[in-house]
Amino acid sequence: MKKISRRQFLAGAGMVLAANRLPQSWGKSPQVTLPIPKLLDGSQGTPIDLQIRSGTWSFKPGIKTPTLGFSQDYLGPTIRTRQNSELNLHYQNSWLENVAVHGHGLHVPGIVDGGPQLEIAPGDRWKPSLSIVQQAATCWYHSHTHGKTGEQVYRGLAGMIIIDDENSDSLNLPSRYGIDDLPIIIQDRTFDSEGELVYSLHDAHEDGWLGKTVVINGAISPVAKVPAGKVRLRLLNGANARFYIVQFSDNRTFYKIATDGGLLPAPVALTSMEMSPGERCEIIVDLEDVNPASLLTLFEDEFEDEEGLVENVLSLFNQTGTPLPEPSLTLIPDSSLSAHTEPLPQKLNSITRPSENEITVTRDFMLSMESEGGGHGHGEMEMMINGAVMNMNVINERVKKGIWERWRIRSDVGAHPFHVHGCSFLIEQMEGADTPVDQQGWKDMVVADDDDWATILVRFEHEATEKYPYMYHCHILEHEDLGMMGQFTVV
Ligand SMILES: [Cu+2]
Repeated sequence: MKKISRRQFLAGAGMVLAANRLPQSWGKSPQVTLPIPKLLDGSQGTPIDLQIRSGTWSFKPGIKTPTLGFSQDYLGPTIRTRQNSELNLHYQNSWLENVAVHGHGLHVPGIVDGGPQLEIAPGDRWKPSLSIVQQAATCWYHSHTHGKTGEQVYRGLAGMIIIDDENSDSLNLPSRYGIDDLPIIIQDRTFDSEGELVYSLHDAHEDGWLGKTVVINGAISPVAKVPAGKVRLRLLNGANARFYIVQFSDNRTFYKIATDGGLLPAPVALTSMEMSPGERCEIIVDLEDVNPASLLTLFEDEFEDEEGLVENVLSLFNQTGTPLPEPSLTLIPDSSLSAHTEPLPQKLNSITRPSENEITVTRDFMLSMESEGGGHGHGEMEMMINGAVMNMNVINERVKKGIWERWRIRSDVGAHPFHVHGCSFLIEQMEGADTPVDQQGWKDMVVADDDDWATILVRFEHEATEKYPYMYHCHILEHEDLGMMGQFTVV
């Protein structure tokens, strides 16, 4: 994918070590254990309290960083729910700013979707009741406050939602939370010498705010002891702006089993993949050979844009003799733990695509960035969709419920991860080419590039009114905050 600024991959010079560039004063620290957010069962309708609050969190042992979280210091608990159940969330805003919280990937009506119209003022509560009708998937919840999403997510306002269903129960996949089914929230953060988070929407690069250090569930290069068998990683790219190339340092094969909105029809064997901001990928990695597995999350923007980069990124390190960056996460198999060793099911899901005569409406979305006065900082850029900056008082599109539509999305410069609320969709084309097999599942993120159209097939099953419309937007959060977003109703 083409990034807006193309930096060169340089041999030796330390550029590729960026994945773990820390303030020098921090020194080297002992390895930390992967933090596993607390699991809360919402499947019985029991209200789940989520208190939006400030806290202090040690990204690095011994250094306290001011943060935000949901009922915890950084990030939020993992919420587990089921298809055909009611999920009751009780948000309480105990912080100083308004906060809206969106359920990303959830098929719920606009009035409980948590868009920017649904800001919770300091001291107030918001108690959405969500009817979960969709299939098993890994979703998430995060700040969606108008103009403040980037900063609030960066400081910690994000958490995971896991939906189960009868199909996922029956498949004999690793599903012991925190043991062989791990939530993996990938983000990058920049710290100053005191350990405080550095963020400025105004000073963001045109690619968005790119943190220097990768954090996984809020920890730097953590390790996780896992059973010596199949382990499922629910990867969430929770970064503000980074596209990562995800793979293991030994180039081992892993199996992608799910995209944003549910299980793939069958597992797809991969050695590397790209993940855009907002995207989720569930993968299975096999540790039966008892060798540790080191997960790399390379910064795609640090490589030259070229054909086959994602598949061949490790060979660039070999060719130039550049050492690999420190892993973002190391899985250490422990033979004393009971392991999942049964083979992966070959059929995971059935996905029915609409026929051409069912698709009755086509809409085009052009994402554009215009610089005012030739500046390169975000402060001087206008971010638009179809020539308009997001306006809370304008409904940009009106969609009919239950109708298949074809949406064509492209950008005038660079790659933008496009997200649509209230649905899952199927990708028909990316960059003018057929959808790769590992993207042929239900999605709510698609990358729009500048050389050809991405097309998706989408149908909405829930209502979103003028008062509580849905959003479509770029998931580079700085682009979103600066206006690359639109509103639509579904009636
Ligand atoms: Cu964008």
